[in-house]
Amino acid sequence: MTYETLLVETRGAVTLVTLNRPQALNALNSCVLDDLIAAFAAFEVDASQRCAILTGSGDKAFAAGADIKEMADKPAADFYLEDFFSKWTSDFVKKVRKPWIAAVNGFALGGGCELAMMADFIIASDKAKFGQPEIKLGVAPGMGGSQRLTRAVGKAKAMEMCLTGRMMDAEEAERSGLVARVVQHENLVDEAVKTATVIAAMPPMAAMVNKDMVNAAYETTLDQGLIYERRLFQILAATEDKAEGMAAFIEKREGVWKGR
Ligand code: CO8
Repeated sequence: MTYETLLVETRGAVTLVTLNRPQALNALNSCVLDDLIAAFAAFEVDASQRCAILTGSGDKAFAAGADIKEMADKPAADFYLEDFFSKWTSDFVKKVRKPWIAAVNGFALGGGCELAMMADFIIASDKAKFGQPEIKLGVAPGMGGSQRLTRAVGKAKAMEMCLTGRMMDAEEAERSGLVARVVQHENLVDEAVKTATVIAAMPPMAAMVNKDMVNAAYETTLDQGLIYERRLFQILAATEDKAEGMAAFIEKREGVWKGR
């Protein structure tokens, strides 16, 4: 399958998706959104693929935001009537149940930062820069930035970044809990593939459940989250992979997973 705005390749059980509008610093227009929804839907149903990576083409940007040129002349009522940006949540984030990583190779600004934060975690190049500069355009984050950034780095930094539009470099982003790890720019994709390959080798249903549990921590109270965790844990206890994983440990061999 080919896409107008993405490159998609596989590395074993890892799907590597690259935003491919380098001339516009990979700005996110409607076509990118539709392509991402389709590419991740294909990843989701392909049993041979266990983990995905999203990165940006070119040396400069992961994504420099929602496409300003697409939004500039859009009547205000259309934003509301089309429920603009809602598909990012309903058709993209919520439908990707397998793990995926954002490998941020440069600017992740506005919608680009918001897209990176939709990933299960971020690995950043030492050249990455994160920001929510929408205020400078007279608007505000519209794809989750005010919510996910605040949960990731806390109110003080999120508020400062949204109100001033300043960028955070990779080192500060790691220190603040926005990114899991910073790697040398040249090694970004290799390092992300290595990490994704580790995840891809895990029992796949357990990987989905672990993702689901951690995400639940953002959405619920501690008490409800603890019950949710316990119930999912109890469901995993009934899987063939649980029996195999524990037998493999006792027999000192690698597990062979069925994904159920
Ligand atoms: N949208 C469209 N095109 C873009 C974008 C973008 N977000 N960012 C860069 N480009 C284009 C430039 O227009 C330029 O194209 P051209 O060569 O045709 O003029 C090309 O990419 C290269 O960009 P620059 O020449 O600007 O490159 P620099 O290295 O000088 O600067 C920057 C790099 C700092 C990243 C700069 O491009 C920049 O500031 N970009 C915009 C960043 C930004 O403001 N992002 C937020 C966008 S808004 C958003 O994401 C959510 C809005 C939600 C509100 C909705 C309610 C209305």
